[in-house]
Amino acid sequence: MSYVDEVYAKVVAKNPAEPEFHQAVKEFLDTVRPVIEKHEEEYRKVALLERLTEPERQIRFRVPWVDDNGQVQVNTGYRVQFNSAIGPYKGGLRFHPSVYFGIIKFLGFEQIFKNSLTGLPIGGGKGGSDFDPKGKSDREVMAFCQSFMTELYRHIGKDTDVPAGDIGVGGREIGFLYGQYKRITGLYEGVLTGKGLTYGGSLARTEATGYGLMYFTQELLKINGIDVAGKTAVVSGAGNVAIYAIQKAEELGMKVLTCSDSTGWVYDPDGIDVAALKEIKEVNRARLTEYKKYRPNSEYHEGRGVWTIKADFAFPCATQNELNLDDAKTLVANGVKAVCEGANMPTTLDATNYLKENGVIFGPAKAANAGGVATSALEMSQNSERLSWTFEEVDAKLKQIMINIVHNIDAAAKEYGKAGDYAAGANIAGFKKVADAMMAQGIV
Ligand code: NDP
Ligand code: 2IT
Repeated sequence: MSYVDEVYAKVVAKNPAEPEFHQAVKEFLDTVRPVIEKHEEEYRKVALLERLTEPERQIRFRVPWVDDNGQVQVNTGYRVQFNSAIGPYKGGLRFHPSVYFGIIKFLGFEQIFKNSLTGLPIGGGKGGSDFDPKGKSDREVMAFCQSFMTELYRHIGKDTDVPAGDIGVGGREIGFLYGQYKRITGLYEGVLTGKGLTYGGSLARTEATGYGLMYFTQELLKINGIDVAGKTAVVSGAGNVAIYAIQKAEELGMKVLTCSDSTGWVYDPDGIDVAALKEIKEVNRARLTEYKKYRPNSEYHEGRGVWTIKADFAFPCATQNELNLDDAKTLVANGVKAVCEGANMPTTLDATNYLKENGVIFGPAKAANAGGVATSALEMSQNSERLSWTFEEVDAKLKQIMINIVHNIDAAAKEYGKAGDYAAGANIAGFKKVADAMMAQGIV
């Protein structure tokens, strides 16, 4: 058996009942195979892949809190400190009922290579809880966040592990978490990113993942001879990533026809109204059923369905495995030209392969959504020098980082005879830097 296949079998055996983690590792190993084969003996001897797929540390803790009825609730908290070869652990916190180690480990594993692709000195980590912020009062969310941080604080720090947001964790949650960290430790330091602008946050961090996705897409399509202006797009999700992806897409001249949340989806033939979407989701924390009140010409449908709408580009921006093989077939039949991932691992493996085989330009999450964490690293830099950069400064840096990522993954794919396979290019380019650092640092 080849080294790659051996390691994959070990990962499955050692991490039972964690299908999302297996999927992320499989997608990675399958595409970096040519690099591994070139160095097989050297890597095998030092168990490089076994070390890469085994988190440096996995933390799991109890999070008790009191709800508005005086009832005690108990959730589970997680932090997986996956790899610190190229910098302090960095990655978001997800609050969603589906969270368990399999989700956090898939996210943490992908984060290692995404963070490497940014070109900035950040290692990979991820955390979260099975807590569901939906329908909770602000006080309940605060009580939960304070209890969560009361355990987490001892494991994190500005130079060791720097969490941020992800699904269910936005500005409100980061604020409560930061306040509690400061209260317990007495330290005013950049231990979290995505902070509010009055207490150390960076301008453009809120917009960064969605904007970055569009800067990435624009450059990727440019090298493929396609202009994004005047094209149509379908987007899934209606959260942080989706909202700012839609905003930037429209600024770049695309018409975005759809968005969705966990209960339904909207089709707006005139293009999604971002101001309405922000009011519904960011201000009122309401459902997409509200959208029709702002835009009578639009349609609201229960369930899922954004991938059935004909468009030039598709941008999955909600969650993992939300675009399956049937969706990929529908998109291809409708003539989609490109799929770029705003969410983490939103496309199933068979769907990804189908898209690639049918000539669809595929921008993988690790590369396409790296703008969020890249801007988090810029927030860390600003915190370290105790300065704040202007929006334009941060945005320009973000844009340049996304352009560099496109060229780096394109070059890596070509170097290994996989021109146009950007998923392979992203994994190879991300992996090489981490592998070099791990080889240099000895058996740790
Ligand atoms: P938000 O919580 O702001 O938004 C998530 C959106 O996806 C919501 O519209 C939500 O619907 C929908 N959604 C979540 N889970 C499901 C589900 N199981 N089924 C259907 N819809 C779902 O999160 P973000 O926008 O921050 O994150 C979206 C994706 O982008 C995630 O994959 C995340 O890991 C990834 N990402 C985020 C980054 C960031 O900086 N925030 C950076 C890079 C990647 P509802 O409102 O009904 O819950
Ligand atoms: O998936 C991701 O890259 C994020 N949720 C952002 C992580 C970060 O540290 O900004």
